[in-house]
Amino acid sequence: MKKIFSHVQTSVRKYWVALILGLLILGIGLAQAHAALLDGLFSDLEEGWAEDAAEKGETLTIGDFYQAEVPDAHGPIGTMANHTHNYGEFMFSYRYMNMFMKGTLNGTDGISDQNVVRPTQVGGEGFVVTPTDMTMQMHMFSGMWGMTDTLTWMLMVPYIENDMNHLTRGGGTFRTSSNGIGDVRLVSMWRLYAIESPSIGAHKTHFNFGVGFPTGSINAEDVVPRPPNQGGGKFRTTLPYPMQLGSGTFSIVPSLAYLWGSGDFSAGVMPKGFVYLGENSQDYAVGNKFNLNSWGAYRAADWISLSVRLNYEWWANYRGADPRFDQAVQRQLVYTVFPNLRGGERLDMLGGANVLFPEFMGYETRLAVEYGQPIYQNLEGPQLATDHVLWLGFQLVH
Ligand SMILES: [Cu+2]
Repeated sequence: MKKIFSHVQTSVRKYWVALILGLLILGIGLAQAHAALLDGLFSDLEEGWAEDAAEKGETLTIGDFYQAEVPDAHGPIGTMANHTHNYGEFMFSYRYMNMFMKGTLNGTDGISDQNVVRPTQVGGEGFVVTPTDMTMQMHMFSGMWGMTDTLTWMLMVPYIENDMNHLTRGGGTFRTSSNGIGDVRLVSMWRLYAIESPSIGAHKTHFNFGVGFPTGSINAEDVVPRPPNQGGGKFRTTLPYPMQLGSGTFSIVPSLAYLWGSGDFSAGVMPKGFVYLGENSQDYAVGNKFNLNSWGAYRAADWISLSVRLNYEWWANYRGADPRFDQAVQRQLVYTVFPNLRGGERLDMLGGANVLFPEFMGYETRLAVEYGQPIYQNLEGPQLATDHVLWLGFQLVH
């Protein structure tokens, strides 16, 4: 049964191009239907709002979703799909992320590296090796395109670099690395409504439907030391789950954005889900994830906005297990090969800035930065704890 399934997964991969084209064509049709549907749905509401505004001597603006010339038209740089574009607009963006993880948590309790590798008979966790820290760097290239005023497309292509340091029970240390392209994601972004008047401010919502493609490797390898009692030396092996670059499965990524703005202040709320479909060719699936972002921003000047963001994440354990880790699990080699030591939840607090440069020949350029740390994390451990995360970004809108 498993063999049949892995075959299906592999054969589906050959149809990516057809799948993407299909989504595009479907999108064009849906965008037309959707615009008509929303006209019907919101016209009564809009009339009501317009009357309220008229009574106060104000005019109601409808459908003004995006203005490239304000710094807080984009959410904090660590959030994705936080705005849509107008018809014909194009955006390129490059993001750099550096996430540093250090030390081991079980639940909310810290465990020292020495205790993770100490035998259980003397009160330790009994692992042969423990990760001591991990740096995950991501270079993410993305493009956005307003196909119509209702539908924006976004394509995200990540390049990932992972580095992990380890401590062995014998006191030795070693480092493993992996790098390569991650899972590519295509997102269709649907504008729901945007209304604005001086007394109520601006209220905008959009819905995103993303599809993740299994372009990232789940076969990353590196060289690790062989224990002295097995002859010593080094050998090449498949790296544990957190060092892999992709999920190996298709995924569905829906999210909703509610954006508010009034004068120099703006805010956003974005719930988002990641659902990994089926199992990959190594009989497992990455844990589903729920993510809730909320932020507030203050436009300190025409060219800069400052933001504070709360990022809550909850993610499940992996389903299934990679058979290549069976022996390592049996020998309790290292906790990163256990599919049931992957879940957890975390709340991060981040501060950031969006900087807008003067428009040049119709191009709006911006730089952004964001830095944050967890204020709460609870892990199905032992598992590596997040220490901090840094985002840098460059964006070009035309
Ligand atoms: Cu954009």
